[in-house]
Amino acid sequence: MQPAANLNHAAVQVEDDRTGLTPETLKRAFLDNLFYIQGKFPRLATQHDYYMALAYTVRDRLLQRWISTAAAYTEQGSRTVAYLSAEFLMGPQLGHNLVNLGIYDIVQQAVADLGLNLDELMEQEAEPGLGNGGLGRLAACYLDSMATLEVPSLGYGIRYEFGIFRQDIRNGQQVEVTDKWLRLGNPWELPRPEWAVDVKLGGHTEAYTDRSGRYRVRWIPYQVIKGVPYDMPIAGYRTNTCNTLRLWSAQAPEAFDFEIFNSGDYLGAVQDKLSSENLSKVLYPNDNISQGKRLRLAQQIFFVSCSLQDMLRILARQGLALSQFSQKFVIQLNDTHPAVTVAELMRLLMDEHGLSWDAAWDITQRSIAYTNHTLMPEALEKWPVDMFGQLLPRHLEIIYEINHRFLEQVRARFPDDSDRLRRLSLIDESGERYVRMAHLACVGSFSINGVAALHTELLKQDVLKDFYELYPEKFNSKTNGVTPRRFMVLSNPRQTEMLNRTIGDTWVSRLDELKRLEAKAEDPSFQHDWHMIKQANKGDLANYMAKQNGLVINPESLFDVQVKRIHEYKRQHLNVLHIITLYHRLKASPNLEVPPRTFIFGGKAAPGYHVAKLMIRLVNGVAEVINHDPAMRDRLKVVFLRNFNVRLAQRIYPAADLSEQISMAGKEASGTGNMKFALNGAVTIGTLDGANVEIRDEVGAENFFLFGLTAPEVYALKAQGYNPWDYYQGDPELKQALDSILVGTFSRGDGEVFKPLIDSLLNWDPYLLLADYQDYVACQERVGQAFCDRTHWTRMSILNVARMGLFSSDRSIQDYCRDVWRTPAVPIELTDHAQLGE
Ligand code: NBX
Repeated sequence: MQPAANLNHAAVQVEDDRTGLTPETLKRAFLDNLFYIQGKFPRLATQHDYYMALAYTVRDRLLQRWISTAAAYTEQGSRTVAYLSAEFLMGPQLGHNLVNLGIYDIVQQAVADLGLNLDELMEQEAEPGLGNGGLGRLAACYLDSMATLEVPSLGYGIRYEFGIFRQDIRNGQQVEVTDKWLRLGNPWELPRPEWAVDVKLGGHTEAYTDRSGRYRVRWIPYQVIKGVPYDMPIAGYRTNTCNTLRLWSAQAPEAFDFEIFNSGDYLGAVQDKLSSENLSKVLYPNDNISQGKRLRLAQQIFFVSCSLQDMLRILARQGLALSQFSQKFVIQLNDTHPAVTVAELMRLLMDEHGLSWDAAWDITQRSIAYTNHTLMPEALEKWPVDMFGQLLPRHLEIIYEINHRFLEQVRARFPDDSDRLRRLSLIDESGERYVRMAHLACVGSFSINGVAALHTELLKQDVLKDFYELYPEKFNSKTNGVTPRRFMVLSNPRQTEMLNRTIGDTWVSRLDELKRLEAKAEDPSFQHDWHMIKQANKGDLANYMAKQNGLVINPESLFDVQVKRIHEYKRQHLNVLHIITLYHRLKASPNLEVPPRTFIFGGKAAPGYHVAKLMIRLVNGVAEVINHDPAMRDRLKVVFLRNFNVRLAQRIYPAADLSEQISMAGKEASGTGNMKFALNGAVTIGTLDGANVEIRDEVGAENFFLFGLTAPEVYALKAQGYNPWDYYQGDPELKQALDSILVGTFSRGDGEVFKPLIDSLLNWDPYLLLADYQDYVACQERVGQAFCDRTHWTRMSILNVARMGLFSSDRSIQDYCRDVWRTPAVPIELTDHAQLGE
């Protein structure tokens, strides 16, 4: 569309106040925003008003990049990654945008000149916690890297009104509080109501013959919901690229209200509006477990349909034909949460755009790539066929047809193999019938990837074995990565300054340059400075823990940290068994020579996951006993930090000495916290699981504390018949630790509280804690000894950082671009697009 003729040559002056980067313009812009947007003058303004004024000042400086980027992509018809994810765990935006725009220091100075403190202002921001854990945070890191690498991309997701719950701890137990992150307004989003779309739900389908005599299907829905996009800017690190994260918010469509309104049922119409808005109300708080709720399926089709319709609009707007869809877009599915994309794209192309099955299938299969994030059977999504058909009758028909054609092919390749057909079918018919979303994703995509080398191998051998035999060419591995901008530059300014001083600042976007630090690993003065930085970071965290938990923490103690979602397979309780053992040893032998340790935990449990909640209670029970025991003063402390989120993560990684990555081998797909710790100079104690394997390969076995069974050993032990009782009886220290929990030592004498947890360990122990206990405790002894040799420990810490270059999300994204997406970079020139006629 051309602008109206009389606007063609009109021009807006982009004022200096909205682009200028000098302290003077920044200060003027800040005061201007305080007055004109917040409607406050300094004497009445709150810290939050100041934060908002600063956020708008920064947003203004993003807008020119954002508009130039959109214009360049439109003009050039650039090939674009559509990253579909039910979760984007973005974390606070202000600091990160300051880093990426390269204006952190100057803004810090400007606000200081106004008598304000940048850290305090950043504290005012409500963090967008639109994700559960690793999967959601990975999506956020990937957006940062795509923008930094100038890869055209659109993130598509849901604008949850309530993100992941806030975790409170009362009487040692988790209490969930709703996260009203939008309450005071969100300066980092722009609503785009003009691009709203409708999504249909429920009802039935009808066959009909169109004017050219072709068989067609129309879907008469029971309900229509409007999706309104809200755009967030995603600025690259020191590039002009500013991509978009487009999150959909559910609303009732006016037309629907209107009909009921005319019939006089006004309150009924309002009720419908409310129920429509429920769709994007809340993030499901489960990680690595699928609940099979109708509302969750509705959320999935909602954001998938909105996003695909948006892509088709963009395609048309750029004058491209439907047949060019897979040239314009590559769709990456972040796990199976958006896997209904396969059926919805087919439906849109056939039913709404008149394509034949074959033409639609060709486009669909060429456009979609699927990332798997889990080996946990309970996390594999499947929907009861009845529920699926009631909500998505047309999609179920399409899935049946895909399945029919697919199984025909399988039958041709593997005649007389009905078992294989049953295993591969998109429909699980072993009992109640289910739609298997991972199977739909595998059949409908051209690429299937795991998130670490071991994970991909296990997918090929186990979870997706039949698909690997059928389509070996689709499988590839993409080891996860994390963004050094947020998890080093922003969160660890001391280490960043030292790295910059030593090797220059290009490592921030070329992380392999950290290699050049290796030369310094033996340098005593460098080691000394490195150690002092870790001490200062630990001091900061000690102050935080003093405020939050009322504990006096010795910053000289070994900070032994496990922060991640609470899950049995991640084995936080194995960590606890070691703490109890150490406690018993110190009680029995007060002169035992072990370094003082502070055990730090953080993480949320899914609200319905009772055993995980008990694990939190156990940590707090052990903390209560140990922290109050005078004999343990200066020797052991245990801290559970409430409400682990992105902001808290950024405080913790820089202060860690030891990173706990102790999942049962074969269960953690990759892990990404493991990378964040090591990049901040922590040494890892871990199993050969997920990306730990590759981290150890990179940093060197001598700089990594390895313990535990390997994945093949785990399978072998289980096959041979694992009996946890044998380990309990065979190891007096293990028995003592478990018994002490059972008799109520850590629950004020109540012997019932932890019974379910201990019973499960003694009778079943699916994650082999008891089998790995002895090796873990022995390994922890080696850790303690190594920590006592400060030079040795510091050298390990330096070498960990120096050798972690592979684990930048920039490297991951380059791998995806090269092997899967085939998306060339598009450099952006800043032009004055405020010139309306362009
Ligand atoms: O994805 C995580 C894996 O557990 C990690 O090993 C991996 O590093 C990370 C990124 O690849 N998976 C994860 O976070 N899953 C979920 O949060 C999840 C959420 C909802 C759901 C299933 C899984 N229904």
